[in-house]
Amino acid sequence: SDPVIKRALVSVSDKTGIVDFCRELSLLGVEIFSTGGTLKSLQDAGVSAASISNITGFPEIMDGRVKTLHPKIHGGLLAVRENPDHVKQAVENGIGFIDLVVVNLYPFEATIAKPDVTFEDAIENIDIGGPSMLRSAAKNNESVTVVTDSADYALVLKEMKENNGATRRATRLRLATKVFTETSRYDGAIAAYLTKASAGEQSAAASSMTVKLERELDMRYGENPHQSAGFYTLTDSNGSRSFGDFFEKLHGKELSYNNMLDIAAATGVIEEFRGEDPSVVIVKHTNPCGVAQAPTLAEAYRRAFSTDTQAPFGGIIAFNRPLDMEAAVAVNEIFTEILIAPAFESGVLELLMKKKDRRLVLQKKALPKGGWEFKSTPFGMLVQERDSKIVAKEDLTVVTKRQPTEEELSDLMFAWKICKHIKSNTILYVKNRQTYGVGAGQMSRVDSSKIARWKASEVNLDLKGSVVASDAFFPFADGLLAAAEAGVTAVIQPGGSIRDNEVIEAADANNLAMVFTGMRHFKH
Ligand code: 93A
Repeated sequence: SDPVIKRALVSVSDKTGIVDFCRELSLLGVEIFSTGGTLKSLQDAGVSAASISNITGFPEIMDGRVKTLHPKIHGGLLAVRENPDHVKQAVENGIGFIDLVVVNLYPFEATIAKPDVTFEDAIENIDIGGPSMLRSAAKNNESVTVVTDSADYALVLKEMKENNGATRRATRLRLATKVFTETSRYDGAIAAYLTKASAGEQSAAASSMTVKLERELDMRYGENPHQSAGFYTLTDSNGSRSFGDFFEKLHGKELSYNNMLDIAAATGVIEEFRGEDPSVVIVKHTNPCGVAQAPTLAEAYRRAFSTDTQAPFGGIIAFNRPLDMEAAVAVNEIFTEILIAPAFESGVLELLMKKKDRRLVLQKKALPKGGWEFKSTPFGMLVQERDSKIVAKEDLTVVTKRQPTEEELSDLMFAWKICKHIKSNTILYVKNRQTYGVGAGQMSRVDSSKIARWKASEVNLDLKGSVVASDAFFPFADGLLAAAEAGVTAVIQPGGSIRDNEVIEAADANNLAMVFTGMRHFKH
């Protein structure tokens, strides 16, 4: 027969009609348990109700993320009352049956509809406990009544009055069906939002945005001594970011304005190699002047250094794993401004701290992918999505007759990840996971290309068997032919020039393998 409703769980975000409904339930002898906000609404209106903590024996924790997720709740909802084992286990574990669930969910859809919603806000409005209770109750509709739509409150009361305090089987089944329709719609909205967010398509066209800046660090001066400067914590529609969230200066002189830019540049590159083999990047004036990967950090450093044996003086070095003693000793041979690492192995700090001025910076966690990037002009502020995308190996299109070999492909990807972080125009030569020549920031791609080759020759690096990356397409075949002449065997570039065919023909004529990324990485 239909179970009489004796105990109810009430937890609603939308409190419409809840007080009247619960008052009636209470008059019908139903014992009501509620979560924080709901309980307060009921008690303020003089409706008798108890805290859900009386059942769980647990407070609401983690900002309410865990309030009802508890076996005393879900056992009470899911127990099959006709099953003697279930009943026995309920008794043994002090679990009381729950006959009615009244829940509506955190307003996820209303939250993301707000024009200035932050990602964190959206995430916080994903209800976990609510759908869990709804689903448990709906699964056990044989015994449990579940209400998620305030329009059904009256119906439930009416049936209870007509049916000795119980609802009818057919009604419970219909209400359960409503639950799964509702929770699948709710999950659908979350999935759609996250898909959009992970594609980087945050409300990109936000018509207005509130940005808050709060002084975090004082700076002696700006780019030059005659410019005053400071570092500010930024709060925008993606939440708040500060230097201290991600870094800690363990030693050395005060950080300067240029240091901050170089730290951003160096960590930008090194994060491309998170979780990969030991990797080192040396940055100078925001451009990488040497990057390498090797079986040890020390070897990676020596190889990165060999790309350019002058520029690293006064440079910034970042490591993708804890800085060990061997690498520290190698690095210690020259003067550098800053060393950035996710940790410093024992003894390393003591060694490195002997240089009083050199800054040692601990990177505490990964930098956020995505989010906004701001640049100011004298006449206003530019806002763009951060260039956080990069193609994966699988997404490359081979456009030449010859396919790249495994080694070439590995070098092409290595080059592409670095190329993205170099000032345009960029031409970058790579061999065996080491930069061989960096051509950065020239007004003409041909000049960047010349510089990259000349830099390689300066340090006697042979470009024969190397690969080349270009941050934007080759407008003509000449750039590619010059690279072929230097000994390159494979090329990575976005493609998309009206003369792509000529460029591909030139590559084929020289037996090069060339891949298109379909995504360019200008960096101004
Ligand atoms: O953060 S939750 O996912 N964790 C829970 O354990 C939980 N239990 C209920 N959200 C949870 N709820 C939701 O709280 C309900 O679905 C309802 O929307 C809301 C009611 O909270 P309050 O009674 O404090 O206003």
